[in-house]
Amino acid sequence: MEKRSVAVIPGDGVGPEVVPLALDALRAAADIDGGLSFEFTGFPWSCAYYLEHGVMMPPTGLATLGDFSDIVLGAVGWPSVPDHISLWGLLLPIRRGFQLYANLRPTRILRGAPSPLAGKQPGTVDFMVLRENTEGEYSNIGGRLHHDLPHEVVVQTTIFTRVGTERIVRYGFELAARSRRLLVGATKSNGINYVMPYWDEVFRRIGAEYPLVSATLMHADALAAKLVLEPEAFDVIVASNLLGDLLSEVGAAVQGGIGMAASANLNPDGGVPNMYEPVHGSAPDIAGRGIANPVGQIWSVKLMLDQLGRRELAALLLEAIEDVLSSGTVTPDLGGQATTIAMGDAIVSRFRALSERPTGSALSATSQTRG
Ligand code: GGG
Repeated sequence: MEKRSVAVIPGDGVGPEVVPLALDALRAAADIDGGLSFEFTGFPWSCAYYLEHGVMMPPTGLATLGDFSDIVLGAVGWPSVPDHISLWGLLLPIRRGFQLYANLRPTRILRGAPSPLAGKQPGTVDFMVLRENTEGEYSNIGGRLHHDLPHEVVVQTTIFTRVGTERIVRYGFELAARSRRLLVGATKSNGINYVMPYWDEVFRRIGAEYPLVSATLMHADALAAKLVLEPEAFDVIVASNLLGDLLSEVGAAVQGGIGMAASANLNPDGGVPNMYEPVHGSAPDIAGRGIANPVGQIWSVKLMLDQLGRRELAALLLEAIEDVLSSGTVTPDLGGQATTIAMGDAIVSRFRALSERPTGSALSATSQTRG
C-alpha cells in the first residue's frame, strides 16, 4: 500500500469551497486504485490567520510541511490584506522553500466546455505552459528609497541564475521530448536586454542536446497573440516566472475560463512535497456563494495522480470532468446553475462509475495525457 500524507491548505475565499471536492476525488482515486491511500491534515493558514496572528503561516510552517509527501492548496489572498503580503507570506515561500521550480500549467479545450474562440473543438488544443517558479521577475530583491518624497525611488531586480535557468529549460525539453516534440521558449530579448538574451543562450545551448525536439524562441507578445489565433500549434511552452504566469492565463481563457485552470508545482529532484493548486485565486467576488467552479482544483489533483504514476487513473478523472461538463451540471461561469458541491459531487460520482466499466474499456481516448 502506498501511503501519502497530504497537507491541505484551503486558504482564502473560494479555496475552502473547492478544496473538499478535490479531496473527495483523491478518496475516490484511492478506493479505485486499491493500492494507494491518502491521509489529509488541514492547516488554517490564510489571510484570516494573518489578521489574527500577524503572519500567513507560523515561522515553523515550512518545516511542518516538509514532513508531508504532498500539499494541496486552494487560494491565497483577500482584500483586507495586501496581495504582496499574502503571497509572499504563504504561497511563494512554499514554492521557493521547497524549490518547486517547475510549475506545470496544462491547457486543453475540454469536451463540454466550449472555448470562446470560434471553431476550436475539444481535443484540438492541448499544450503545457511550464512556468519557472522560484526566481526571475519574482525575486524579492529591491527596495524603496525616499518614501513619499518627490524624488522617491523604487527598484526591483530580476534574477536569472544559471542553475535556475538551465533546470527549467532542460525540464521543458524533457517534457517536449515525451510529448509532440515541439518546444517554444517564451522570450523578450528584444527589450529586456540582459536576462532574456541569457535565457535565449541557455535555451539554444540545451536545445543542442535534444536534436529530436523542434525548438523555437518566440517573443512573448507575439506568442500571446498566437495562443489566441492558433492555439493548436503549441505543445510545450517554457517561460520565466512572470511570462509563464501571463501566458498560462491566456491559455486558461482559451480553454474557457480561469476556474478550470490547474497547476502542479514540482521539484523534479524529489525529496520534498510537491504542491497542487488551481491557477485561480480566491475570487472574492463570488466567495461564499457556493458557485465557484471546482474543475481547476480537481484537475490539479489529477496532476498529482500523474506524478504518483497513476496515469490511467488520472486520465479517468479527466474523462469524468469532461463527462460532467458535457452533461450540463456546471457552475454559472460556464452558463449553468449548479453549485460547486453539485458539480464536484457529479465529477466524483462519474469518476467512480467510469472505474466500474468492464476491464479493457476503462480507458478512453483521453487516456495517457501528460496534463
Ligand atoms: N491558487 C493559488 C492562488 O491563490 N493563486 C493566486 C495568485 O495570485 N498567484 C500568484 C502567482 O501564481 O503568481
